[in-house]
Amino acid sequence: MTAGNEDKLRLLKAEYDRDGFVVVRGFLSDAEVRELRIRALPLADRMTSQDHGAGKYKNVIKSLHHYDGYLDAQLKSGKHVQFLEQLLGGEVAGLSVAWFGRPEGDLQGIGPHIDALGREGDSKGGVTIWFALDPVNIKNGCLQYLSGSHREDYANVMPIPNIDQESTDVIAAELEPGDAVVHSARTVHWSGGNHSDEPRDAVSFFYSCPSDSAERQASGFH
Ligand SMILES: O=C(O)CCC(=O)C(=O)O
Repeated sequence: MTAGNEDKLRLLKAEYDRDGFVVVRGFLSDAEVRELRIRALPLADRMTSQDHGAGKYKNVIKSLHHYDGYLDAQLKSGKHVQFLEQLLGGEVAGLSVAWFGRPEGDLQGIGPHIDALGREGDSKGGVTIWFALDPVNIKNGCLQYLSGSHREDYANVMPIPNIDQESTDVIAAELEPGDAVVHSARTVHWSGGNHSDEPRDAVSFFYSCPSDSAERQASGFH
C-alpha cells in the first residue's frame, strides 16, 4: 500500500470508528458497476417475479450468492473484502449478498434497524458494504444513518421505536454509481420511499467479523 493510500485508509477508519459508517467515493470502476448490474439486476428481476422477495419488502432479495457464481466469488474475495479487513483491522466472513431495489414510485421505505447476526447464540459483530448502482439521494430513498449509534445498544427489531429521524445526528448517504457506504451491523439506519422518477438500485454484501471485540458484538441479523 502506498503512503497516500495509507493516509486515506487512516481517515476512512477514523470516520468509521467515530460515526459507525463511512462513505467511500468511487470504490468501483464503471466496468465493475456494469458487471454488478448485469449479475444482480436480471437475477433479482427473475426472483421477484417468482416471489422470492424478503417477506414484506417486495424489492429486497437476499442470498443472491446462492444463485450466481460471480456474486458468490465477490462475497468471498471481491476487492472490497481486503478493504473491509483493512478498515476493521481483522478478518471478515461473507454471509449474504442482497439486492435492495427502490423503483420509481415505490413509496415503501425501510424503517430504522440494525443489521445483526440472527442465529441463536451467535453474537458476533458484523459489517455491511452497500454499493450504489444508480445515483441515490434523499428523493429516491438513499440510506440514512444515526451517526454514533453503533456505540449504543438497540433492540434488533424493525422498526426500532423512538428513533428521531429528524435529529441533527442523521446523515443521508447520497451517492453516485460505484460509490460505497460501509456500516457497522450496530449502526441504526433506514431508507425512505422513492419519490422521484428515477430508480434506486443497490447491492449489499453482509459480513460477520469473528474477531470483533465483545463490546462491539451484535445479536441478530436480518
Ligand atoms: O437499501 C436499503 O434501503 C436498505 C439497505 C440496508 O438496510 C442494508 O444494506 O443494511
